[in-house]
Amino acid sequence: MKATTLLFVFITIVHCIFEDSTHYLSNMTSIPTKASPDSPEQRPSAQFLLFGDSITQSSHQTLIPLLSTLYSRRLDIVNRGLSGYTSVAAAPLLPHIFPAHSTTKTPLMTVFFGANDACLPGNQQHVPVEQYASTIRKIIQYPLIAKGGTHVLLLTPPPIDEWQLDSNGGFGSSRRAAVTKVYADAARYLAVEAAGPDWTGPNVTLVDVWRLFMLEAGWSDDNATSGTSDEEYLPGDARREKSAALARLLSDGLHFTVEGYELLYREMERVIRTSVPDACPERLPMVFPEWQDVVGDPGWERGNNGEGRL
Ligand SMILES: *[C@@H]1O[C@H](CO)[C@@H](O)[C@H](O)[C@H]1NC(C)=O
Ligand SMILES: *[C@@H]1O[C@H](CO)[C@@H](O)[C@H](O)[C@H]1NC(C)=O
Ligand SMILES: CC(=O)N[C@H]1CO[C@H](CO)[C@@H](O)[C@@H]1O
Repeated sequence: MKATTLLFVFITIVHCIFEDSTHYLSNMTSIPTKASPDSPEQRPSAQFLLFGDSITQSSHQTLIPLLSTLYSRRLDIVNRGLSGYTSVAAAPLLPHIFPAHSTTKTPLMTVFFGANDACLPGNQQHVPVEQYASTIRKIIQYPLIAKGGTHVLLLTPPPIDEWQLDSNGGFGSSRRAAVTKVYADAARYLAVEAAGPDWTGPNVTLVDVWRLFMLEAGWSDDNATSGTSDEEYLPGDARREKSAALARLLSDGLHFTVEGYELLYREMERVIRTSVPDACPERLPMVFPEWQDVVGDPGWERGNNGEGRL
């Protein structure tokens, strides 16, 4: 009897807390506005999802403030970078990461793996290039991505700098410039496939980070076969002279300096503006109305039912 009473009291308390918070939240979010309550302005949670490895994870002081400024009050920049992860390790987490379209719109998403997959065989992180490509394809074709109309920015893995890596005990000689290039090529082919007529999945645009950095290092598209013969080595290959550009862009031969992130940001913005115009900040609705439309408006400040919202 006593136990039953206690249980009843407990359930009642939980119920009250739940009810209260539900009302509190609904009062907070059902703000009267000149726009309809179902309009995009009423959905403050639209996001730009960054899905990748440590290069994504460690971008909070560099790439993320730049993107947050660009998309201020339009998209929340959500960092789902997982340090050390390969495409294969990260893929099973996508259902836990990608939000349901009914609650959160995701107009843009990056997929940025390969830097770890490209570790040489024998390393814990090594993923064969065919498996890297098929896993990236699987990630992009995760059904909710296309269903919600998300546009995927597929980033090629950046080049590595063997000069820096080999002098860094932590990474040692786990990666080679010519090998990482093959993974970048695979991502590029995947973007071509995604642009083709047989593709079923979301819209995909390539952000060719490898090419972007290598152009800075003096490589050109005419050198596209570099690294395949012993005579011509890629910038970053320890068999040729040190690349001053890669030393500027990479902090340890693998991760980015501030300058590297800034270069990536400018390229991402350029690609979005030229290839994904619908996701340009100016085209996206602002979250909540401009202050001129609400401050001093008695209807707004009282709330829908004239009781006040807080
Ligand atoms: C891809 O982009 C086109 C043109 O903007 C659009 O009509 C189409 O719905 C998009 N497809 C998906 C799956 O989002
Ligand atoms: C690219 O190729 C040109 C012509 O073969 C060569 O002079 C140049 O050094 C190469 N650049 C790089 C970065 O390999
Ligand atoms: C507009 C709205 O949802 N108002 C609710 C605010 O919360 C109280 C209880 O806390 C409800 O009674 C109102 O209906």
